[in-house]
Amino acid sequence: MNFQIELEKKVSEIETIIQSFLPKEEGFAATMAQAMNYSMRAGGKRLRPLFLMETCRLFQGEERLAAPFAAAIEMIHTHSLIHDDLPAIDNDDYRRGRLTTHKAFGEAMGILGGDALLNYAYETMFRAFDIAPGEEKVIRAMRLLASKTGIDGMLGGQSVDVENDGKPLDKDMLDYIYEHKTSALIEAAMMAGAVLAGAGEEQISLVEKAAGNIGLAFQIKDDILDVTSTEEELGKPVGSDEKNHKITYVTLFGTRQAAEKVEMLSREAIELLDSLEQKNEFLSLLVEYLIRRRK
Ligand code: GRG
Repeated sequence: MNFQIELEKKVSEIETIIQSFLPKEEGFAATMAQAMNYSMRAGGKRLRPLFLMETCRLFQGEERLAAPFAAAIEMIHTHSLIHDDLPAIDNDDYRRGRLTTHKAFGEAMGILGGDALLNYAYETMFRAFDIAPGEEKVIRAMRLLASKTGIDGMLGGQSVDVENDGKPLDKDMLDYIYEHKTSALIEAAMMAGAVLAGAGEEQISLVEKAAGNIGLAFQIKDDILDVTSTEEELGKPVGSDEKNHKITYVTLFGTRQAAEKVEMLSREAIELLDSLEQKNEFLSLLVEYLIRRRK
């Protein structure tokens, strides 16, 4: 398999899915729809929808049921980026290679557009019932996304992160922040893919463990890129952790040890996936690719 060609093909499929679920820019609230779509259409790696679709494929699930969830998880993720960039949080001007939403549309529309995108994610997930009315798997996947996004997941992690900004952190608290702020959404993506495909409980638990590792590795790699990459490559400012006096895996352990941790967590995730009876070569190659990603 030529991974790079396969990746481009799959990302392009995701773009088509996302496009088909975006709100129409019309009526009195057209500006809000534009603010929502502005960042959704700005690209990004589309990793969470990829993980969702590929885990669904791993268990031979129905892709048309997974499609609204793939779009929805990217909406949740994009909402978190829009709000994270706001003046009250990181106050960043660039994201995904263009001005942040609040810079392009004003702060109020950045807040409202981010809120609306989070809400729209649930409106989009509900559309899976148009295909499969009352389907248990859809209910369970929605429940999963809701809990992994809220106080026990992404938002919980972000709140601890914000509360401790600039303060000394130990590894336990840093792990809590990373496992919630970053890993939880990747767990939600992969677990929802497994649930929608009808995977068994043991398989879902294994997927959660692998996704937890992938998420943690992804966040540590993000810390490394913040000190080793460039703004052009990343499409967002570099050196922001230092600017915000943030404790990261790099500040605690140094770049080399952080990179070893990324490698170790990713290898463990691949081993877990390899232990399944079902196979998806692309999924393992994707985890491998993220170890060495440059953006
Ligand atoms: C709701 C304000 C708020 C925050 C929730 C996810 C999050 C917490 C904040 C976003 C900022 C951030 C640094 C999150 C950590 C996860 C991470 C590295 C996100 C960037 O994801 P990529 O690299 O982005 O997949 P693209 O643009 O490629 O989709």
